[in-house]
Amino acid sequence: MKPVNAEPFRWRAGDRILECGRRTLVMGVLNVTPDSFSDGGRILDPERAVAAGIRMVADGADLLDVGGESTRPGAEPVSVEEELERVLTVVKRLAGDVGVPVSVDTRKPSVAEGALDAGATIVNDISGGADPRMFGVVRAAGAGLVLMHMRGDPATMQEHTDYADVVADVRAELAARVDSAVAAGIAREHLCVDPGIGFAKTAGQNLVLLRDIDAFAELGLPVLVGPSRKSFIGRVLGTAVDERLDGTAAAVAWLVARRVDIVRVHDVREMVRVARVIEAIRDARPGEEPAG
Ligand code: HH2
Repeated sequence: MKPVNAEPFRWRAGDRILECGRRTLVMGVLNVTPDSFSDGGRILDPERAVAAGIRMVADGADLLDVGGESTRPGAEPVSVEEELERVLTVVKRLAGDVGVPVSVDTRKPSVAEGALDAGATIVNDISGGADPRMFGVVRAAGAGLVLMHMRGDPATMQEHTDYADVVADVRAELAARVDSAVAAGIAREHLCVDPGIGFAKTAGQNLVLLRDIDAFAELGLPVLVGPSRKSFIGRVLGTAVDERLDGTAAAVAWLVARRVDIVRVHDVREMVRVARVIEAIRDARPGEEPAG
């Protein structure tokens, strides 16, 4: 096994520092939307969203990702005002209460700015900073930034799955986004990269990206991966979106074995346990017993 980011290093996000490289961090997904592909409408009420976030932290989440826009193909577009209304209360309450860094999953610089003012310290931008104002917002706040790979936008992305070599092409396109962020004044220690499982990729391409996830560590930044409940699992197992827990666990186990830095998941309790057991196996030494 070729270790992914075997050297421990730090990801800076506002006043927070995330230790990467020792164990895989678990990012809990909180979609405050009516239409997200796997959990839409379940936690639209801010009180329920805050309670779900508090529960995720109790279950072992290392960070929480709050989103107010579904990126599912065919999802309704959301205005800045609506997206802000969905996420602001939740971000403010969680940033004050839970003690783990809160990230905002948005492509809109104004939403990112509002959420950072409300206490978020990370922007998770699935467009990789497509709106040029995003980098300025992140730089001004000293926030962390997840640059995810996608082509086109969620409505058109599945028309852009033409790759000569999916791993090399996605890595090169991500490297170009990293260069743009750095050119806009964001220090590399604030950046994290994500190959964007399910975004402008076929099921087969997602599987190859997961197989070769080590290739992304070569960018020299923390690597985040979001396999949770995604359709490649449905294609392999023939299961609907609400029957992908075990398939998600398999993908998370693979990623933890490969030393991926962060996994973004809906089922925090289960995936934290998967991660800890896989790490115990991966790092086992003759003569040593687990702490228990
Ligand atoms: N996947 C989704 C949303 N945001 N962010 C990152 N960095 N990586 C991902 O793989 C990723 C992401 C899609 O999943 P979900 O949030 O469950 O659905 P929706 O976009 O429909 O809200």
